[in-house]
Amino acid sequence: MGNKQTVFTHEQLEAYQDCTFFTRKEIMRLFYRYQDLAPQLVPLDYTSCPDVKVPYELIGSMPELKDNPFRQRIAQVFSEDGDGHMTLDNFLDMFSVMSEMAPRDLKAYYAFKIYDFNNDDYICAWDLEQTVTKLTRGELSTEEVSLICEKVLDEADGDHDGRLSLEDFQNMILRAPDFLR
Ligand SMILES: [Ca+2]
Ligand SMILES: [Ca+2]
Repeated sequence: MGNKQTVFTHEQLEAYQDCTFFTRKEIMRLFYRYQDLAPQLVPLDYTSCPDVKVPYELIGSMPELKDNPFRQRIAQVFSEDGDGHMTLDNFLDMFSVMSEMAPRDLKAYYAFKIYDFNNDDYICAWDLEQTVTKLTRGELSTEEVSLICEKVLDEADGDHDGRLSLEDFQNMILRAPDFLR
């Protein structure tokens, strides 16, 4: 076939295509970007599934993330141990969900996880304050942030338990897609 690619086995590439929204070419391109972040760390042969993680400091400096106020949360949510350090699989998952090909429901699911700062499967008033502060890039006063949070909770807390479940959140972003960026 004249295919010199030996980074992955055929099966590995098939699996990555199944688990992401990417073509083989895009997967290879992302692999090389991953490898380029830490060339001494990431081998060019993945056929034996090396146990490698690229540190958050490098991931967070990528153009897609460096200006995103949620970059650390994003990396934490997609990393295996929640510390932001990423295996290649974590890395591909993250870019897959961030891609335009990912359906809105999937993006919403991960946005919920990103906004759930204390990882308890609910967005409480405190989580919401962190989220709104970051979404508005610190340009609002504490009072303004609290007002927005109150309003959001008021409108989106469908079962009135004072916090947003994933379901509350999904209903909310149908009306306010700004929360999905
Ligand atoms: Ca929470
Ligand atoms: Ca609720």
